[in-house]
Amino acid sequence: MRRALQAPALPVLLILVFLAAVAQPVWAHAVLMQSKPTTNSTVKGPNVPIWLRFNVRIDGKRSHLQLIAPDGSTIPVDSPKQSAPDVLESSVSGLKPGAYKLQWRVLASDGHMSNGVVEFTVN
Ligand SMILES: [Cu+2]
Repeated sequence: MRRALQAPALPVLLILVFLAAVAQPVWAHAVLMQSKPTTNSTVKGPNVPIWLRFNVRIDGKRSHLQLIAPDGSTIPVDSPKQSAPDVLESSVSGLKPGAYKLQWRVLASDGHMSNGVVEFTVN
């Protein structure tokens, strides 16, 4: 009796595990994989190109970047362009030396927003 119940359970479990593994990249929120400037790096100012690559396709039109200056003020960043479905690109100019925080908020292919921060220094 026990055997008869267990027998179908294992294949079903394996299928669920397989589906979970396969589905993950499709359903994951956007996670930042690579950036320029890189986190905690020091870059040359005053003009700084911004390049962010995520783990999934993102909707550039519904994504937003802004920069927090060393004095805490917010510097708007031009609407990002997409050179690839998982990339956002923009640039900022006129940056003075100091510590900056690039805040990103993006809409991923699964319909969820996610956000994060890249801290870097301009010299
Ligand atoms: Cu999600």
